Amino acid sequence: MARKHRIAVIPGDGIGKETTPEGLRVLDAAARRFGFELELTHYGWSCETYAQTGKMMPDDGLEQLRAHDSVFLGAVGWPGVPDNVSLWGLLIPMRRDFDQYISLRPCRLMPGVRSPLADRMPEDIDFVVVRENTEGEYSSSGGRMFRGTEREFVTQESVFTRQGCDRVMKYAFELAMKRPRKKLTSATKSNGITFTMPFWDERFAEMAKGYPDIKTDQFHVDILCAHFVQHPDWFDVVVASNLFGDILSDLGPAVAGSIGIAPSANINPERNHPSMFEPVHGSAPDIAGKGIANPIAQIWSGALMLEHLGEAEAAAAVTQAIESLLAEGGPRTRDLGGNAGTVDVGKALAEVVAR
Ligand code: GGG
Repeated sequence: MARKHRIAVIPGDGIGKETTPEGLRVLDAAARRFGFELELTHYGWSCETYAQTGKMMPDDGLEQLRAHDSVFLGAVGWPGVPDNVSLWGLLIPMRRDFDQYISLRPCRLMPGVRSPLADRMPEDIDFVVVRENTEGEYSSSGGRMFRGTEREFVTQESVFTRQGCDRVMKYAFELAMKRPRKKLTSATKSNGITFTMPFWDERFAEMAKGYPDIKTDQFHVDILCAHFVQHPDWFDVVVASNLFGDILSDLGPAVAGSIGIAPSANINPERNHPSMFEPVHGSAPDIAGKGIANPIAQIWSGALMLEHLGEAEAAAAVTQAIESLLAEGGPRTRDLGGNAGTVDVGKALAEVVAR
């Protein structure tokens, strides 16, 4: 009997509705070639759902998703719906309830892709941002008082737990152990932030004692951003808090060519709950509906999902197809200097995977 994986598909908003079908086209080609089955259940949850019902997903939405092995998500966000509603109504409940405490965001300068800083850019950009994904600056702790008056004030607390820091750092150290350069960088800001970040640094130093073979360094996040632009080849694995990791994992791919190719995996390493795979980019309302969005970030996220599901050969075939399409001058979308459409790129990649 063919291996079967149950996948919840949530295209979401904007270009997510265009990139997700291309992701599925390529995943289908991989499933046929490598002899497994993907049982897909489609959920139309989005900002449109919110406009109709006042909720991004039904009350039992997480329970419905729990029946699946993985979630394949496009993007969330649409003008008219506050961004915090779309994020906290769908994406963040999944990350938290399913304890997807690792957000893995690889960043590579792909063959055939020109960095916007190409004249000054080293060729060997290949690092992974490991973002803490369930706590930190993304907290619901805070408040707002005296709205609209002279006395108005707002607070937002960051929450860093010892367990939360240790488990993301452990994952990052273990990942660095598996990579040839064996290097781990920590993103901090302990000069300006006086409680949480010094604690983050302490936990990092403590964890490092267990990994004497790993070269470690740490940078304040502001200069780290500058180094990402000027010396992206310095980095191997970068561990960061929720907010810093979100920012760094947009900056890295932008330097390496385009955020349109950047994938991400929201992982529950213990596999007690479904993991979720989504492109780093958002719903891009400015180009939505035009058929010009780059589907590679979605398709590469699909490859990360296959790897997580134990389909390593199929995952490698998808990433190799992306590499060869880019290296050999196959169809490419505008963000990469071409004029191909979303569907053209999806079809071309599905064809290569099917071979
Ligand atoms: N593809 C995921 C998506 O829609 N991202 C929008 C976004 O703003 N995400 C912020 C986050 O990942 O925390």
